[in-house]
Amino acid sequence: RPIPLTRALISVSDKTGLVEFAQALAARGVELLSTGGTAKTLREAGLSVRDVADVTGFPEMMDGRVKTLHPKVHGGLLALRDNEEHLAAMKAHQIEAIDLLVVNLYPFEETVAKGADYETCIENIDIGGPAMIRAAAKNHAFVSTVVDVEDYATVLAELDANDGATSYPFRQRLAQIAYARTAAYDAAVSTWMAGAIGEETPRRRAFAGKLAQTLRYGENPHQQAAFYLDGTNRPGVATAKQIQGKELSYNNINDTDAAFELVSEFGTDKPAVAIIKHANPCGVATGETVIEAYKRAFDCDRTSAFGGIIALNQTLDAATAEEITKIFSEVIIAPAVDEAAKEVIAKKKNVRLLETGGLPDTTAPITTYRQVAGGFLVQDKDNGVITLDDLKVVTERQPSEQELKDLLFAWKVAKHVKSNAIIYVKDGATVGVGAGQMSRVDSTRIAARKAKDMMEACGMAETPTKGSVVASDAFFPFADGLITAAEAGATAIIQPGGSMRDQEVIDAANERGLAMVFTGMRHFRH
Ligand code: 93A
Repeated sequence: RPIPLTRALISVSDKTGLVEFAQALAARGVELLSTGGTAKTLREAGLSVRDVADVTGFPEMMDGRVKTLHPKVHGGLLALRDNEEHLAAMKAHQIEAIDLLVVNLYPFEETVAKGADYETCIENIDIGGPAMIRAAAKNHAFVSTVVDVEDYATVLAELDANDGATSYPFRQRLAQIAYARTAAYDAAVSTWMAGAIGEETPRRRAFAGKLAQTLRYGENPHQQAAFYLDGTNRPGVATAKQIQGKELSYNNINDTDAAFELVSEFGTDKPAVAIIKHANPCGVATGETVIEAYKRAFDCDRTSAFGGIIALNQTLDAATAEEITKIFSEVIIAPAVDEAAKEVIAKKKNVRLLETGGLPDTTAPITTYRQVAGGFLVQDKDNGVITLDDLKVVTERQPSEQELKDLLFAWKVAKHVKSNAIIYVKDGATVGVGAGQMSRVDSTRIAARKAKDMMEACGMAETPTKGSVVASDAFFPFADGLITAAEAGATAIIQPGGSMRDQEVIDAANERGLAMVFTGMRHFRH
């Protein structure tokens, strides 16, 4: 049934587009009811508005906590207009039907994001708004509910197409959107509260998300996709400022996240660069300068680096920008980009350049979700960090100081490589990465072979794995992986330990003069 639009209740915190929309409604003969601030804005624009306080006969009270919570409002939203009893109640209590509800809520998520104190966050929990949204959406047989500024235009187009009325399927769609909003809103409140009271275990967590972007497509062009913000405001791909380039794609966002989270492990003490392909690093390095770190990361696997995602832990400067743009990259992400570097990148229109404003706190507790058929897996993010003190030397030979430095570097990278992960490192740079294989020995072989390919392609005198160290994200189940690494030239190994055959692996290391340390911590990543 098309429902002609005669009366609208508008109560919005975000007043963007409000006046234009209300003018368009008024021009179509719609009567406007509003709460305090909204009514004031509309009157100032010369519109005629009725105050909700006049409708209810009650003033807004208790700092606005009670403005619309009244039977005259909720009866007007909830009444079934084809029900004799409902109609009789409306008549008896002078309740007027409301055909359109326009509400956007107190900016709770934004208030949290700004780092407001507890009391301020609490005051920004909207009660009357969600109550009205849920009421109007329930009664979508008669009422249209708008919760998003973007839908103002949709409503006007609908009215124009339907002779000033709304159709039932249209109101159904709006109701579905409305419940998505109230669900996300309450989830945001619960998520914030969990943090505020220090509840870190992923129990009874609600899933909060605010639509940030409708993506052109998902992992593949036949999949629809969207990007949601979780309200934590963590510096990274979700909150970065895009300086130039095409819109980020689903895969771009996923890979850029992997790149930036990895490089953030290195803090800001020393420049570090990570190059990512398909969510795995094909080169990670530190250097005395940003450009040196980039060049060394690039040298790990120049073939795979083409079309990659590049993340820096420090400001992108012009010299590094020149070096990076010698080949095509999909995305560059950095805490900051200096003006000269922006000019360099500007010459490559297709490169997406993102500035995050800082690095995330890599120790902050974060809950991660993965969907399986019929459910969600929920866990804490892998925030595990290993320091020198945690290492247990299990071989006759102690690692040298340089080996120890490289072992810890390799371990940090291993955490960000899909299992089975094997990483060869020399002098603070990866020289071979084996990722995502179903057997650990295959990852060990692949990484060594790729390093050899680089040697041949670049005319190096010897394979870069000669004199390297190796990290393995989980224990070696057999000695074969370690033997492969030793044959490729590795001199030291870092791994969790804990295999039934640890002793065989230790023996194989001792026979070959390798140093090996156990971390006691695993970094599976699937
Ligand atoms: O404090 S409330 O939860 N109590 C209410 O009864 C109520 N009714 C509407 N907040 C309430 N609202 C919210 O006020 C709306 O959701 C909207 O965000 C805001 C609009 O207020 P104003 O028109 O005064 O700017």
